Amino acid sequence: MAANLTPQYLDAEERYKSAQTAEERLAALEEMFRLIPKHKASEKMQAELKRKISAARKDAAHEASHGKTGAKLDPFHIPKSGAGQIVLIGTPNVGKSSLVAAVSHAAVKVADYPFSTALPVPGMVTFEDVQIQLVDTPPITSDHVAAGFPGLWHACDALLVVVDASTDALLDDAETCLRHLAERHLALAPSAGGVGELRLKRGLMLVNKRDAAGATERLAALREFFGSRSRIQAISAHDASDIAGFPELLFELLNVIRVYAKPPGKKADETAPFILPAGSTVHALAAHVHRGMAEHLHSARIWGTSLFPGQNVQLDHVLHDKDTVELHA
Ligand SMILES: Nc1nc2c(ncn2[C@@H]2O[C@H](COP(=O)(O)OP(=O)(O)O)[C@@H](O)[C@H]2O)c(=O)[nH]1
Ligand SMILES: [Mg+2]
Repeated sequence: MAANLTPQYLDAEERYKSAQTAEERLAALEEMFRLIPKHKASEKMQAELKRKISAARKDAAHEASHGKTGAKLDPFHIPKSGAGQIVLIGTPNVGKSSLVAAVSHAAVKVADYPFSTALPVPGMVTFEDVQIQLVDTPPITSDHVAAGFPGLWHACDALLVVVDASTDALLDDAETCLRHLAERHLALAPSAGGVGELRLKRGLMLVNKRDAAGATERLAALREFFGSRSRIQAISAHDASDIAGFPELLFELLNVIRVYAKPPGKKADETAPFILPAGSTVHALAAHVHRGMAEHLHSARIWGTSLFPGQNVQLDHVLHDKDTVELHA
């Protein structure tokens, strides 16, 4: 690099990339500007930094006036991104970070010693044309859950309880996770909902390290004890074909559909699907596309799972994943 950037500059750049609030971004950018060598070769970069600093300053002022600075104080506040947010929960060393590292570019740390992950780290997982946010998290133990972590359990769209098939502690660890959830009135379920105080969270138990010796027997025992309380899925973060199928599992877990909106007489925008809860109707799509749209909607045509391509449907017609919809308002 012609500009001869110092390690201090690169550190500041790292902080800029991992910043969660505009204020953090601004601080890192100002530091980068202070540290960048001021000569001809770096003029372009200096100009670019100035532009970013001015944008970050505006964002920081906006955040401050909208009370968003609290987000900085709570590391377990992870802004949602993509089609949905899925959060991992597990005891130490079960392979949470390995799973996130295997399907995303998140800068997570995999280590064979416990407590190597201190704070949550989100990664983005690609499934076909959607992005899903998968959040690596610090471990929980039978008597410790990091302050703030349960807030993330409540806020996320789905939970993955990760247990480890290479150890006999698997049953106890599974119990520990479900107990901590239950203490916060949360239980895993195929779909979200509520029963009295209890909040059902979409989720399942992911049994990692199914490649390990003895894993098959332990998995059978786990199914016997927990099969009625949770869906159980085995995986190995070290197995390429298991990992190839993991994004689809995450997509299924979210229980959403992709719908492509098609303006009348034009081609559908196939690059950016609308993401809706499974079971959504044409009317719900219209409300999602534009608030005023739903009121004026009089008909719609669908290409996809209906009887024939371009079929006219009622506004209460239930959409399916990958439907293309032409809304007439
Ligand atoms: N055999 C096997 N080892 C795994 C698997 N996934 C992770 N590991 C190992 O388990 C250890 C802990 O992994 P890590 O991802 O740091 O666990 P975390 O503490 O839950 O985040 C590391 O030594 C990993 O290499 C797997 O699927 N099979
Ligand atoms: Mg970890």
